[in-house]
Parts: sequence; C-alpha cells; structure tokens
Amino acid sequence: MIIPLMPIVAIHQEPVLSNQQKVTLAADDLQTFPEPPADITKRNPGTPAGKLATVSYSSTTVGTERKLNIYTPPGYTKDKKYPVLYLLHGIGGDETEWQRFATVDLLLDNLIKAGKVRDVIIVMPNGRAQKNDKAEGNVFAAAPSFAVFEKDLLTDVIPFIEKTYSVLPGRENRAIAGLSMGGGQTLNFGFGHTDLFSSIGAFSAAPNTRDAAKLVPDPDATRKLPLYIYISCGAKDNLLPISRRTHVYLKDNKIPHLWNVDAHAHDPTHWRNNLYWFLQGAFKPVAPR
Ligand code: FER
Repeated sequence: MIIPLMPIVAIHQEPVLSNQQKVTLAADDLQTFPEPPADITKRNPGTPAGKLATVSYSSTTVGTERKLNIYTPPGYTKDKKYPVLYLLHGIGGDETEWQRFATVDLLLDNLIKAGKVRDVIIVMPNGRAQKNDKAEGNVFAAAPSFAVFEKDLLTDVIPFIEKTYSVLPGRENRAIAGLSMGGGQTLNFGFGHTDLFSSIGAFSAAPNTRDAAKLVPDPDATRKLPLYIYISCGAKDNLLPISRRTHVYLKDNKIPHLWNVDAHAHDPTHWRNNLYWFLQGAFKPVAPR
C-alpha cells in the first residue's frame, strides 16, 4: 500500500528579531500590568462559547474578495448591538494569526464570563491589502500593502461589518489594536482617525509606526479627546525604542495613556497578555484632562 505523503505546510511566524537581549531599559519602562493568570485561554466546559467564523467581503481597494475572521460573543443576537474591536496581525501573519497566537475565542469567552469585558465583536482582517495577501516568500516585501490597508479598513471592512452585523455606531464603540506591523497600523490609523476610534492598543509596534509628532501633530486637541491609549512592548524585544518614542512623546505632551513593558520578547505570550489587559479598559475611554 502506498501512503501518500502529507504536504509540509509552512506555518508563518513573526520574524525572530536579533539581539533581543541587548535592549537597554529606561527608568519608566515599567511593567504596569502583572502577568495574567495561567488559565486565561483555558477552555472551560461550563462557559458559554462565542462563535468564530471566516467571512468574505468585496474590497474596492484591492479589487478582490478578501477574508476576515470574526468572533461574535455568546448569545449574539440581532436584537442587541455590540461594540467592535478591529484586531490587526503582524508582518508574517494573516486573518488567522491572532486566533493561532492568542485563541481569541477562548480568551474572550473567559473574560466575558468573568464580567471583565462587555459582549464585544472582534474583527480580525488581513492587513496586507494587495491581490496576493498570503504571508509567503519574503514577508517584508509586502510592507507597503500594510499602509494601503488603511483605505481597505475604512472604506471596505468597517462598512461591511456595520451592514452585516448588529453593531453599535460611533467612535465610542470602535476600538483598534494590533501586534507589531499591526501595532504600527493601529497607531497610524487610530491617531489618524480619532473621529472613528476611541480605543487604541499597540503591542510591540513595528517601524511602520509614524514618528510621534506626525502621529499626534496637535497634542492639545488630542489631550482633550476621550481616548483610551494602551502601548506595550516586551523588555526583550529590540523594537522597544519604537514604542518608547511614542510613549515619551505622549508623556511629554501630557496625553493620558498606559505604558506596559513586560518581561517578554517579540512573542505570542506578550501579544496574548496585552490583549487581555487592553480589552479590560477598551470602550471605557479615559476622561479628558
Ligand atoms: C522591521 C522590523 C520588524 C519592519 C517590520 C517588522 C517594516 C515587523 C515585525 C512583525 O510584524 O512581527 O524593520 O519593517
């Protein structure tokens, strides 16, 4: 009998960044949030389960049908309306990455059951806005398409979600967060569209992050907005200076934000843990000061 060989499928990971141990910490690079309990993504048989689905939308930006993953909370019904988090992956990922790295469905089921997070929809799109949006070959070559994704998100993804799902309108009900390239997209798109988003969460933001003065050109106006800003990076991640320069600018300009430097590197544990803490403050904007 001939047993067919299974094809070897390459599972993409975020790039392993070199010299991770050589990061020098500044005095206020502190761990604001503790390590979460070990069981935050444990499947608990008695806990109501949300649904994870893959759906397609027509992208006028790219000119193709594109896929996104979406989590709807337990008991999701058209009779209620829900806030939405747009959650963006890294340079080596796609719409499946957050689920693979953080088991978003189990994380949310547990947070909702514990009363720590409201019923919320999580949209995980593919942030590589080009015809071939697979994470293949030299993943860095697709970096420009992560900027093009701003248009796809605003003109294609959000309108599709808001007409297809039972969604609360308004900036106070939209959050954006992401890891690495997706963290840079989050800061660029989030600060660029504070009329659309009230919560911004960037974990291990990559060098696609705009310079802070371009990101927040009018600090006096931004300071007055009800805006929840959460920035994190691992102490062993050599991209730390990117996040730190954003944090320092916000701090110097007295713009309220959270800054969490934990002991991790450029890795899924950092992303899962910081999504866990970010979510517990999202949709509850910090009062203007
Ligand atoms: C870079 C280093 C890292 C870069 C992007 C990344 C575009 C992204 C890493 C990731 O998403 O994990 O110089 O330039």
